[in-house]
Amino acid sequence: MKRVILVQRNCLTNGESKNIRQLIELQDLAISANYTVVGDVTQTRRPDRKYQIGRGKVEELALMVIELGADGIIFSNQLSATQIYNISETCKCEVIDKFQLILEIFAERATTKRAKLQVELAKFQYELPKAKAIVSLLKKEERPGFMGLGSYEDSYEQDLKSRISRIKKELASVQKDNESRRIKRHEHGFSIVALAGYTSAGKSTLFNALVDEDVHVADMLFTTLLPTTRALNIRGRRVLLTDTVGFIEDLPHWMIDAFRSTLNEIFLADVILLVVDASESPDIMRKKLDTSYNTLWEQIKGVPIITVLSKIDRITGDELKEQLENVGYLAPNPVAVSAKNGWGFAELKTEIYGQLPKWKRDTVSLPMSEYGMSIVSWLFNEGIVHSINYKDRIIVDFEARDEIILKAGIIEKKR
Ligand SMILES: Nc1nc2c(ncn2[C@@H]2O[C@H](COP(=O)(O)OP(=O)(O)O)[C@@H](O)[C@H]2O)c(=O)[nH]1
Ligand SMILES: [Mg+2]
Repeated sequence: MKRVILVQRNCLTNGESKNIRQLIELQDLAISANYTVVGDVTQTRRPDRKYQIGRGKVEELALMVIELGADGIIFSNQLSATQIYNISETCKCEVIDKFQLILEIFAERATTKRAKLQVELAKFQYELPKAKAIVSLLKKEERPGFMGLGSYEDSYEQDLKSRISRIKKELASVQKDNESRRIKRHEHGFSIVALAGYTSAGKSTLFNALVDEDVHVADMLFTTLLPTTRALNIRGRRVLLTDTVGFIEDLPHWMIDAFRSTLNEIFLADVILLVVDASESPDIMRKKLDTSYNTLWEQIKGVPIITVLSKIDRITGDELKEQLENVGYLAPNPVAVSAKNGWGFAELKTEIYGQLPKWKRDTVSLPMSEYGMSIVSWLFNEGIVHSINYKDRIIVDFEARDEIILKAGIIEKKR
């Protein structure tokens, strides 16, 4: 795991709380990209053309890199090619900015062909304005490997442009592949529950706490599952819980499509858990909820949303009441939880259970034979079996989605 130092030039016009939030967001992003954060540096000043932060600060940073044994530096501010070059020259390690970091995360999370293309497109679009500067910097001094470029030539910019147009063409012809995956998972009697919300809202902590609490459910059915998806059992219903990168503050427009493609799992979901940090100020919480709905709305019509107010161990009961009143109409089905100590988990599960696609209850009578037993095990896989009575026939009282009830009825009539 790479050890990194985080650096942020604080904007003179940003308030202190926004600066702190941005640094925490950067840290969460670094962690979700599997970096180990070994230190951080901030400086409040106007941007320096050559180094982004002050030259003296960069020299301090170079010492820190040695002392802390860091392999890389991640900047919170967007860097120009010149800045990346100069800082990495001084600090003798890899330097990236938040946007490259986000692209790394998106690339890792992109599961469909379409998503992969969109992430690649964003990457090239990020590099394009830098292309000219990179080539001239590289010419100045032999630097193979800089910014992932093995070799280079004047046509680098041209090459990027043609790659961009090729990807755009390919994207136009790639099918949307959501439906088939949704059907496949539903065939196994699973419903999909996705965690949405801003970075640092507490999604991953909640994901882990819910998964840890659960007794093991067969994950094996889905060997292709991402590490961010786990099978859960909620009152007998099988659920695939999916963690997501989540929303990122002030995302530049050229990243929006790539970002949306990583939300694929959210758009596939049967229920969305929209997580908001209840310990943030009422203004910020409302703003984040508002933006979240705007981002989701178009594509999730009809999908129920549960608003999860997280980290309630950090606030008092009165403050929680205030937050609930404050977000009011913006927060459908609110549930307050603390992933730290498990508060509200029972309520959350009840709420999830209540919002899952409805299943019906039925009884089926099957022959007492190997064939009948195979149908019983099929019902165990696809639904919830409430009771089995073995007489001259096997009587199964079960609950499942419509399709299964229909199939079971046909099987019953056949035999
Ligand atoms: N006190 C407290 N802190 C929490 C809770 N849930 C998450 N956090 C902290 O909030 C930060 C962000 O959490 P994380 O789950 O990574 O957020 P994500 O970016 O939405 O996945 C971490 O430092 C967590 O330790 C909680 O229930 N209580
Ligand atoms: Mg996370």
